[in-house]
Amino acid sequence: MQDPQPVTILPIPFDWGASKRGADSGAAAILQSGLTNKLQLLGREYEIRSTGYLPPPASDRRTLDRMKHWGRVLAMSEAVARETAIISGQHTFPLALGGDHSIAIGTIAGITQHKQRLGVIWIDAHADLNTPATSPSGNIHGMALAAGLGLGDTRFTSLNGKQPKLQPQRVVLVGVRELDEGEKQIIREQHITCFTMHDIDRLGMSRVMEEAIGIASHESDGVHVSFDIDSVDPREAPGTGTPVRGGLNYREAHLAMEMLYNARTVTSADFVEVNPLLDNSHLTAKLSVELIASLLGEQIL
Ligand code: EXY
Ligand code: MN
Ligand code: MN
Ligand code: MN
Repeated sequence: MQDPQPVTILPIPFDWGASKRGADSGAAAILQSGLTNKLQLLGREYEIRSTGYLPPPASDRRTLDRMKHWGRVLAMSEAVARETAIISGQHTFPLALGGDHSIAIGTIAGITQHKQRLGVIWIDAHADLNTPATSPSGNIHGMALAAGLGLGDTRFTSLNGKQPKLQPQRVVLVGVRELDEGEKQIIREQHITCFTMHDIDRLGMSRVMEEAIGIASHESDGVHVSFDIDSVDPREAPGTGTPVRGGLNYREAHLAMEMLYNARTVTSADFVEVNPLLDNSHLTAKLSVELIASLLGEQIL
């Protein structure tokens, strides 16, 4: 990876993949918390682009085949995939700012137009491996990684024509602590590497990230980091729609980002699920800026 590579920021103000409203303001909160200043300090050129997606009228709230607001999520995913494919083709670093995690359906579809063997490190309290058949909620943000693996509704899995977009041997989950039964089964059947909080407690974040980087980048043509802020403990990151106790602490999250930068293997990233409505102090958006800075090379010394 050319370094420092210019960054293309793609804000995606969308929250219809989640049950709580508010993650659509996440990107604006991250930008207001000083992201572009940080990039300047890091000597990174940047550009902010738009997907051009506009939500359809409020009447379009249909649930189909247990996928809530599927029409909106699909239209957003198509717009994100189109724009992300363009950005990837220009060889800048796509940085997608959610929005809820359903935005990753589009970023992965767009990036894999250029990178057929993309590794993915999915840092999340959840696995987002539900299909409409296994989902307890019908919320599409809980199905985002499954879509990349070709599991679920074909409208989502075949977004850029190709499915599956990802190979399970290059997909790694980190920080997981809440799984549905159907997701456990998919992890086992697909042989997906899953570092739970239990593994992080036992092995330490350093060893977990070394292994995660090795697995995701093995014979890959790039690594995408999809960072769900709910991976971090709710004490550090209260502003998120599906908080789960017992998450990454501040330094563990930073160490992961620092190790990813040092490995020079990451070619794109999502930062998702920041919900400013649930966090008056904007602690969660500020933390996201700090983590993005670490991922893009901010050093302590
Ligand atoms: N597994 C649950 C579901 O599918 O409804 C919860 C999913 C939360 C998804 C998020 C944000 O990572
Ligand atoms: Mn809203
Ligand atoms: Mn998620
Ligand atoms: Mn999550």
